[in-house]
Amino acid sequence: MQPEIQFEDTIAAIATAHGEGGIGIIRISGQAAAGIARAVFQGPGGKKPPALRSHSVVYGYVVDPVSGERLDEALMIYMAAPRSFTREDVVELHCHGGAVATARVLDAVVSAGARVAEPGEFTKRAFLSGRIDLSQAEAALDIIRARTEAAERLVLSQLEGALSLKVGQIRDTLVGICAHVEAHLDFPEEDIEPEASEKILAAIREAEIVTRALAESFSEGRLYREGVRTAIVGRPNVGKSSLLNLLLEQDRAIVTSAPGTTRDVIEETLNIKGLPVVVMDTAGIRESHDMAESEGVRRSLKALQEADLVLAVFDSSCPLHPEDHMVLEKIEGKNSIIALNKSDLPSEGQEGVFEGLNTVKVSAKKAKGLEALKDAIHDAALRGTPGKGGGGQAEGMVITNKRHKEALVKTHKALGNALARLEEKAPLEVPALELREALDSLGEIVGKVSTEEILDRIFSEFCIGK
Ligand SMILES: Nc1nc2c(ncn2[C@@H]2O[C@H](COP(=O)(O)OP(=O)(O)OP(=O)(O)O)[C@@H](O)[C@H]2O)c(=O)[nH]1
Ligand SMILES: [Mg+2]
Repeated sequence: MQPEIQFEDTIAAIATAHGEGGIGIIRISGQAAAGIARAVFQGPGGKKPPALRSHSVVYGYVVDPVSGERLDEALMIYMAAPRSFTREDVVELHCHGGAVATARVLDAVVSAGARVAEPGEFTKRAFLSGRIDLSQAEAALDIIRARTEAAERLVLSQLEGALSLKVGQIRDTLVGICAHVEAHLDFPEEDIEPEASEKILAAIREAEIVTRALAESFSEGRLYREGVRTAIVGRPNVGKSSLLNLLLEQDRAIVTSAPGTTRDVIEETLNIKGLPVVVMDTAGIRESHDMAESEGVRRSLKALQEADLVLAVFDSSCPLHPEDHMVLEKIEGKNSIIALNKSDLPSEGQEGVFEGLNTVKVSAKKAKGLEALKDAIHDAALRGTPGKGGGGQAEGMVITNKRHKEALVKTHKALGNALARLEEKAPLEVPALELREALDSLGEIVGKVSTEEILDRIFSEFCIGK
């Protein structure tokens, strides 16, 4: 099958990440890709490569198309249209990594006739040629950004089309219902059979439930995508920085026996059972007249407010201090875990204070209780999210993209309205309108009713070379 849209120009970009690397890949896509490859590539004996064979690898050199100077040793892969990512002719030159080598090869490709691609342009072509749908294009972007393997698995299944498939099924059902309803609008003298009308109601109800569950799975998807922002808070000297170091298993933050050591918020990402967790060590919370310290405290409180999860640390070896009570007040209403630190020392005077709260005993100094703490963070972070990594109405699918969420919310609202109108036996025109609206919103996910504006916004977020 030929691409539905033919682009006149041939684009090229460095497809691998910037910086040091063993290999760097320059990707070329478009009608002139094969010609450009011939102009910049020589076989090992200095000969031009033979006629290009699709999907096979050729060894040789990248040369300057004008001077013939050898630029780098390389492997070339040619993928003839339409069996390529963009459905156009694609050539990949696998050269040595590093900014200088790859830039020289890209220069050569450009002087042989290619244009430097804009961010996301390869994926945009893949979408416009019908190779992938919009949700798959966005998943391609998310894969580049995925913070942990589990996050990557989520978007990978989206890339493979799980979301598209589900949305496609719901769309099919809705199209069927719309057709049915509109047929009755055209032939109003015939009543909808009671049996058929029951079936329609049931199908809309089902679609409403599934789209709502999918929309709600976003809260979990967001955590996987952006990481769980976890603030470690507590009064000075309870061992917050020690706990950060324990979690990271490295000496990241300064620990001293003097209260008021940490001033700035320190932020690091770690992986807890596949969940990306952004932990923030903060300054100890107390009243202070020292300017730097009180600024530190202000930042701690801000981190606390903005966090998805709070790890409130207390020193279990001494009775609660008024500053500890201040911390307890500040975390009220937040999703929090109480870390009772210094459990290596005899505990004192805290009976009953933390009753009913989610507590974990740890010793940052003796590295005790780390696994229990990680479990608590993982579970608390996912508590309140509907999916819990699978199951439920969303059938294990997790939405990671805000645009999809918004479209799904619009869809299930429209479906809810349609249902209500049908149940109160409003004239069919009214629910028919709501149903069409639901279809349109659903279509936005896979790009079936994509507007130029949506497309531009999505593709401009890609990095160059994708
Ligand atoms: N015995 C014992 N001492 C600990 C433990 N955790 C931390 N400490 C000690 O407590 C002191 C303070 O530790 P930090 O980690 O700097 O405490 P902090 O809460 O970050 O303090 P500020 O940054 O000043 O707010 C240090 O002397 C640590 O060695 C623990 O589990 N057991
Ligand atoms: Mg500290």
